[in-house]
Amino acid sequence: MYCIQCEHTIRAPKGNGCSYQRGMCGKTAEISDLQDMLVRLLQSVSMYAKAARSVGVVDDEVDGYVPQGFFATLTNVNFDAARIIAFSRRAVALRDRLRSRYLAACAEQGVTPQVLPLAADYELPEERAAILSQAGRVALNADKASIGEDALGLRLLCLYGLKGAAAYMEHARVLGQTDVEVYARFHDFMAYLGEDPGEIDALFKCAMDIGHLNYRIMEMLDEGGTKTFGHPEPTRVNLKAVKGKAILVSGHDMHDLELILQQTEGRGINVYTNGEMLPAHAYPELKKYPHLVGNYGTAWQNQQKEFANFPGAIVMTSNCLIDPNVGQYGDRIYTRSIVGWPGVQHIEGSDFSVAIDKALALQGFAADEPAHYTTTGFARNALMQAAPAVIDQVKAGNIKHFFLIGGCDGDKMERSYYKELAQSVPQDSLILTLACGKFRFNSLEFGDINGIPRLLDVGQCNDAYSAIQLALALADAFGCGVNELPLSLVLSWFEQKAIVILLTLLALGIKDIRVGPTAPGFLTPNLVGILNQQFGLKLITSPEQDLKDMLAA
Ligand code: FS2
Ligand code: SF4
Repeated sequence: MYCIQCEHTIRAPKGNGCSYQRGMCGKTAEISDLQDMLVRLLQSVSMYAKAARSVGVVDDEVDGYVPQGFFATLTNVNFDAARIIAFSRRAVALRDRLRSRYLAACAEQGVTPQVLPLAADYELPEERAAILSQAGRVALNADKASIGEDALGLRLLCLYGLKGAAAYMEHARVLGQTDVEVYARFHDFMAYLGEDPGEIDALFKCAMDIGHLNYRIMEMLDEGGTKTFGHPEPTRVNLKAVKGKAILVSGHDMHDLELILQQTEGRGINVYTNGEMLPAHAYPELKKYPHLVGNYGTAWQNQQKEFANFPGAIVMTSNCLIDPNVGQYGDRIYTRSIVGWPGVQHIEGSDFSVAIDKALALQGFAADEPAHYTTTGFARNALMQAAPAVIDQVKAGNIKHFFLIGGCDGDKMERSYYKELAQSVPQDSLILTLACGKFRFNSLEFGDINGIPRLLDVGQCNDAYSAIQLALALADAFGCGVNELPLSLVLSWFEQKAIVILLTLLALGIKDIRVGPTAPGFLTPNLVGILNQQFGLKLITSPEQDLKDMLAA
C-alpha cells in the first residue's frame, strides 16, 4: 500500500504516505492496492481512447466511464473491494471493445495502428489474490528510486489534480453537461500519466494544463446546476431540527436530492441537507419543496457523531464518507453512484424507496429545536447582481478588502485558524466562503456593510468558479488585474478536489494564495519552494501574522 493523496496522510518521521496496513482514513491496504490497479486500468482505457480519436472513433460510454471510475478512488469515496474490482472489470471490457473498434477503423482507413505503451494492454487477473499480488507493480511510487522525489511529487500533483477534475466531470455529466473536447483533453492527461513520466518541466506544464481544463469543467458544472435548478438566490437555511420523520442527504449530487424531494412529497418526511449539500437550498427548483426544511450537521469529519444522532435515513451521494460502523448507523445509511462501504446498502437507479421506507420506520425528531439560520446562495448570478453595489462601496471607501476563506474541513486542531481568521478580519472587509470548510464559521453573525452581507457563502467547492467570476468583474471595473485587487485567498485543503481548484487558480495566474493547514505530503520542500517562487504560494502561519501581511500587501 502506498497512498499520499490527502491531508490526513501519515507523515515523516513515521513515514511519508499511508503505507502500512491501513490509511488514516480507514482505507485498508487491500482497498488501496485495488484502487491503484483501477487507476492503471483506467489509464489504459484512456490510451486507447486517445489513439481511437486519431481515426475518428469516439466512444461516449468510455468518455463517461473513465472519470466516473477515477472518482471512486478519491479520498473517502469507496472502501468496498467487490465494487472496486467490478469497476476494474468494466474498465477492461470497455477498453477491449474500444481496442477492437480502433483496430477496425485503422484497417478500414489503411492506417497503421499506433504502438502504444505496454501499460495500454494491462490485464486484470481473475482472482482477487492474483490482482493483489501485482500491487508492487502498480504502486504509484514504484519508480521513485529511478525518477527521484521531486518528479514523483509533481506526477502525483498531476494525478491527484486530475482525480479532482474527474470528480467534477462526473458531477457535470449527471447534470447533463458533457463536452467531447474536455473528454479528449482528459484522456490525453490520463494516457500521459499512465506512462509514468518523470520530466520536471513537462510535469509542471501538465499540472497547469489540468488546472485550465478544470476551469472549463467548473464552468460546465455551473451551467449544469443553473440550467437544471435555476440560479441560486441568497436563502436563509435553518440549521436546527424540525419535528417529524427525516432523511438526510449528503455529498455534492443535487440531482439525487431532487429525486428524493420528489419521491418524499406528501409522505410526511422532512428532508435535510448535510455538508456540501447545504448550498442546494438556494436553487429555485430545489427550494420550492417545503419539506426541504434545513441543514443538519456540519463538515464530514463530524459525521460519525452527527449521523449517529440523526433519527432518520441518510443518503451519501458522493464524497466524503467515513466508517459508519463507528456510530452504528450502517443499517440506515445508503450509498449512491461511486460511493461504497462494505455491508452498506447501495442504491442504483432512481428509486429511493428503500431509504424512504427506512425513514418512515424510524422515529424522526420528537420536537422542533429553536431555529438558527445561516445564509447561502451567493453564487455567480447573485454576486454579479451585487457587484455594482459592492463597487460603489469600494469607491466610497466602505469596503477595503476581500477575503476568500474556503475549502475543505478536517479534524486537525490547526484548522481553528480559519474561524479565527474569519472572525478577526477588519469590519470593512467582505468574506467569500465555499465548500465544507465554511462550517467552522457560517453560523456566526458577521453583519453587513450598508446592506451587503459581510459573509457571502458562494456554495460548494466547485463554486470557486463563481468566486473567480466576481474577482474578474471587480478587476474589470477597477481596470486592474486580479492580483492587484485588495483580495486575499486563504484556502484549506483536504482532498483531491481542493488540489485541482488550487491548480486552476495557479493556472489562471492568481498569486499569493495561502494554503493550509499543512503542505500536501506529496510535495517535496523543493517543490513547495518552486511554487512559492513562481506563484507566491504560501503556507498559513497564524491568523494574526497572516492578517497583518495580507492587509499590508
Ligand atoms: Fe468537503 Fe469532502 Fe467539496 Fe471536499 S465534503 S472535503 O469532498 O469536495 O469539500
Ligand atoms: Fe492515507 Fe489519505 Fe490515502 Fe486515506 S486517502 S490512505 S488517509 S493518504
